[in-house]
Order: sequence, then structure tokens, then C-alpha cells
Amino acid sequence: MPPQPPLDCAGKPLDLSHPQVMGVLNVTPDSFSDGGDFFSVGAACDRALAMAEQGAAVIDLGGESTRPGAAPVPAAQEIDRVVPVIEALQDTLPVPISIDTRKPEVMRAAVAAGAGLINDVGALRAPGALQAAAACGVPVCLMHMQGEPGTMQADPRYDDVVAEVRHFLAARVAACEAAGIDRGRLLVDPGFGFGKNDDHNLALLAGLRDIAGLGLPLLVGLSRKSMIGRLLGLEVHERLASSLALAMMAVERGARLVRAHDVAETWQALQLYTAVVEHGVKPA
Ligand code: 7PJ
Repeated sequence: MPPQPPLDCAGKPLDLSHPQVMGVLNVTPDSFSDGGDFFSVGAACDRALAMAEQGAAVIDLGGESTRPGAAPVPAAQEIDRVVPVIEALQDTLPVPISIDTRKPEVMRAAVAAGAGLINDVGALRAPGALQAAAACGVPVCLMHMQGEPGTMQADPRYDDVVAEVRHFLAARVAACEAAGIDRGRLLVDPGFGFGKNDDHNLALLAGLRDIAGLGLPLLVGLSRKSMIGRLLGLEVHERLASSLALAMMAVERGARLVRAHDVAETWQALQLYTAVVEHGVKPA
């Protein structure tokens, strides 16, 4: 990817000239890997500040679980979960907050409260989402998902998963541009595990360079995902080493933002990657 200026996330910069960590903060009672641990405003804020301290360049705040089979949450309830956390962190958190939502009402409320990035696993396909994101004026991550969270893992099918995901993302970028969202504030994400079986996920990781070829900053979420559990027979809390390995393979193939639960460890891995890359470009 050509060098580019930092993204402006509602006044807080996000520098993606080298790979960075997006720390996961779920304020849901049913999130699969940290279910319930941080479901109070005070605890959520402490966790966000700790992740920033550990090197997270952005905190991804989610009030609706998108894990396979999760029940939908009404917009008002999602807003009640995320807005108090955003307001409480507004002045103290040194890095931007990303709002992980598919709902236009939640996007507007979260950005009004201070969120600096929209992370939409539905790539702004919900009615009104394109318009809401355009009005919010913050950067947006467009993620690929086949189907809906409730049923997406039932029998996902592709002829060529890499080509189809790339084509989908390019079409969503075009839809954003038509809605007045500048290309310069878009990120893309292949959506590991969202309507994909293990073969699809592996093909996507192997072919990630093709997705990076879209020329937009690439976000990946592989941390603790169930693919690791199936491939290696590991429980959620045993997936740190394997998550780091997948993160490194993704950055080697062009990923610039790594969504992760284990921020300190992921940051260490990415720091080493950057050190090696920068060493390589120094004059001998
Ligand atoms: C992702 C996400 C991802 C983006 C989740 C989990 C499931 N947002 N939200 N990419 N995954 N952009 O953490 O396993 O992969 S929720």
C-alpha cells in the first residue's frame, strides 16, 4: 500500500503506516471469548485504558454480539450499553474508539458521544447505514460477511472465496463513494469466520494479498476465533500463540490493523515485524 497520512478519527489520529493493534472491548453479556467480564461502565473504561497502555492504537467497542447464533439486540439497548462508556472515556482515552455496530442509530449516537471510527461487520448494508456513516464523517471499516450472524455458519458456499470477497468489498467501496463517503476514510476486512468454513478462512488468509490489492488499509480479526479451536483442538483461552501466529501471517500479507483480545502480546509481535521491515529499508 502506498504511504498515507494518518486517518482522522474525530480528532484523534490513527497512523497505519505500520501495523497496529485494535483492542477488543465487548460490552455484551454473551460475547464468546470474554463474555460478561467487562459489562459495567467502570470496568469497561479500565479495560480500554489498560489496552491503550499496552499499545492498542484504537479500541473497538461492541454492544451487540455477532458470534454465530447470537440473538439480535434492539438499537436502544445497544446505545445504552456503548454510549456511557464512550462518554466516560472521551477525555481520558488517548486513542480513538471504534464503534462495532451495524445499526445507523447506534452509529449516530456513538459518534455524537465521541467515537472516531465505525466498524460495521455488515459493510453499511443495513437500511440507512450508508447515509448515517456519511453524515458521521468518521472513517469506516467495511467487513465481508456471507449471510446473517444467526445462520451464517450453517453452510457457507463460494466458488472462489478470495475473488468473491474482494469483489464484494470493491462494490461496497463504490457504494460508499456514491453515498459521499470519501475513499480516503475507508478500511476493508475479509471477515474471517463470518459465513466461512475453515477451508474458506485458510484460503482467505493465504490469498490476503489480493484483498490488500484493493489499495485500502486492511483490518483483520483472527484473534481466538473458532477456526483455531477446530484446527488445533484448543479452548478459547488456549488460543494466544495461535492467534499471534495468524496475526503475523496476516501482516506479512498486507494487514495494517489487527483486531485482538490480547493487546500486549499482539503489540509485541507487530513491533518486531515493524523493526524487521524498517531494518530492511535502511541503507546498508
Ligand atoms: C470481527 C469484527 C472481525 C471486524 C468481530 C470475534 C467476533 N470486526 N467483530 N473484523 N470479529 N472488523 O471477535 O471473534 O473479524 S466479533
